[in-house]
Amino acid sequence: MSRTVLITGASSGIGEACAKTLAGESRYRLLLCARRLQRLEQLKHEIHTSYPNCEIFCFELDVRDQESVQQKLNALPDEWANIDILINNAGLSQGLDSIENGDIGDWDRMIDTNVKGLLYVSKHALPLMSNSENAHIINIGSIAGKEVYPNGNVYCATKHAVDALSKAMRIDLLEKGIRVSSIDPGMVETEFSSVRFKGDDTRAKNVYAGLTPLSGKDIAEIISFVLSRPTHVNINDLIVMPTAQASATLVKRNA
Ligand code: NDP
Ligand code: 8X3
Repeated sequence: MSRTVLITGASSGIGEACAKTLAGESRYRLLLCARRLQRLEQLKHEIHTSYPNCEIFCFELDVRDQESVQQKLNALPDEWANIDILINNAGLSQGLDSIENGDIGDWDRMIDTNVKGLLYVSKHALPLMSNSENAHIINIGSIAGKEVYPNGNVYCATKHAVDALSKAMRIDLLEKGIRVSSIDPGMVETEFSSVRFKGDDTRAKNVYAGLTPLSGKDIAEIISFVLSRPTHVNINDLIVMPTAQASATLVKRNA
């Protein structure tokens, strides 16, 4: 039977790759959300050219807006109102500055999106997961939730918070039998660095210069594997990095 999966931040990068990968497996129905609705509609069109039978519903959502998250999840059409899987993927980094030079607006955007947004979506999606016999929450953390690196301060703090929330959800949802997995990537080439450096694409490209980073598809395939385990198996926490990366700060670049 098909499982309904809600993916936040499906308009780009890891979220978009998850949508494409899961669509190809024919056992998932996709609820896709992000702020850029047009990108979601394009993605739906693209998926349907390869997988015309994949059921997809797209809606615009800013995860930072608690009232909107509640209203939009509660207003889903009846046939989309039972969710089996939540992929809490929406997130961003803004800036790479020391604490004394950091921009407070950047801090707010990261905390509001990565921590509060993940909480709002989880809180309002959980009632829609109550009928599922195979419910699963996937939180996209980061190596930045395991280590702290120079000038990563607030982004690292938000991902450490995601790490704590994954552990907390696993405890709080134990009685309900809801699986909670944390996927913690190192460098994945997506729009992430372009967003961090506010459209400075040269600086963004340099992040991955001289090495082969992970792709969104690499992460999506891992998530597909995690979701496909038998119901008695939960992968709690999975750290994945490019072979050329040994830690948040140590990478090997070819000349
Ligand atoms: P992208 O920038 O490519 O994608 C980020 C996605 O998040 C977009 O779809 C964006 O959609 C969505 N998003 C951002 N803010 C909001 C918001 N307020 N409301 C709803 N959606 C939002 O980056 P990635 O795919 O790399 O990032 C996905 C996740 O992976 C993030 O949580 C990131 O922290 C994490 N991660 C990334 C790594 C990397 O190296 N790339 C490594 C480890 C973790 P839109 O703008 O349309 O709203
Ligand atoms: C994104 C990876 O190394 O920039 O979470 O923190 S990193």
